[in-house]
Amino acid sequence: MRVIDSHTEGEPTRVIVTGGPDLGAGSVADRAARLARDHDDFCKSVVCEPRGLEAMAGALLVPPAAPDCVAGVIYFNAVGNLGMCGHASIGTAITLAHLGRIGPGLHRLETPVGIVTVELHSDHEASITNVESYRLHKDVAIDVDGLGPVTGDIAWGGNWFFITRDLPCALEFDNIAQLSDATQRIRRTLEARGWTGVDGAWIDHVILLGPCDEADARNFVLCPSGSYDRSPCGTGTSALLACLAADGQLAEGVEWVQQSIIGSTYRLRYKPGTGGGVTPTLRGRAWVTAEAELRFAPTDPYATGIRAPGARTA
Ligand code: PYC
Repeated sequence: MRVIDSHTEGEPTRVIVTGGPDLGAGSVADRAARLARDHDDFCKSVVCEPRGLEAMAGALLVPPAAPDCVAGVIYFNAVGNLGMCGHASIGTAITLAHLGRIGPGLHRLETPVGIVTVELHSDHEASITNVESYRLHKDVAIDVDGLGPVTGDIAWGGNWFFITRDLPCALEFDNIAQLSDATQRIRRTLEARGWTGVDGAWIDHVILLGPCDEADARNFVLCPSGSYDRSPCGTGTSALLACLAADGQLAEGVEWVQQSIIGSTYRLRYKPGTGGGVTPTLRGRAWVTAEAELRFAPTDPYATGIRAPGARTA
């Protein structure tokens, strides 16, 4: 299996160029559903230790069904499929440029949740125009064991997010253990209280949003695997823009600079969507870090990844 690794503002992506499973015909959404149903071992083997790491997103390149798209991409992580992934889309764009498949300018990618537009600015910088993002619930109040009352919004930016400004401690790198613990408690409470996205979808990402001297805001983002996003989270910041727009706190076309917990940034703007939400564009940087052939020996007991006992699969 041939892979190309990159990081987008610190968050890793592994693009599977060849050697992925045969997913048959149909839209990228149809094939993503088959990947999730029939190929869990493949996904875990690529992104879980010992070949990957919990924070890594996989991006499986597949032929697009939409004729005007340069590629189809199915995103997944250590837990299951991701509908969309901002950092992995930028990583995929930089990887496609590295492979000589795209040059500077506009390109379209078919993802399981719709078509996203990529603008390649240079070998290391791209903008992604995401799918329409929207807020589902405002000011959801929950009482979190060990934290007390927490209020936040439930919003969608390609994945489901709970976004709160109620912070358990300062959003600082040294506090990552405490921030991880707090966001996992929040996620468990949302689940226990029956809060979901549309159609009962698991709210698998939690964002803590705080002030920042160098940007409009700083965040800590809990991802489905329990790891945290090193980047400012493209789908999460898209969901945030939908909330800011709905509250009249950010106007169309005005730039929002989002800083991550490691200090990296995305620059975002939105246009009004057609369904009442917003269509965000996020700009960030990525670098190819490795080109490799993954090997799976029949005698390797961890060929399909190291699994925590009882670990959740989406
Ligand atoms: O950038 O959308 C994103 C993302 C989702 C999970 C990790 N990164």
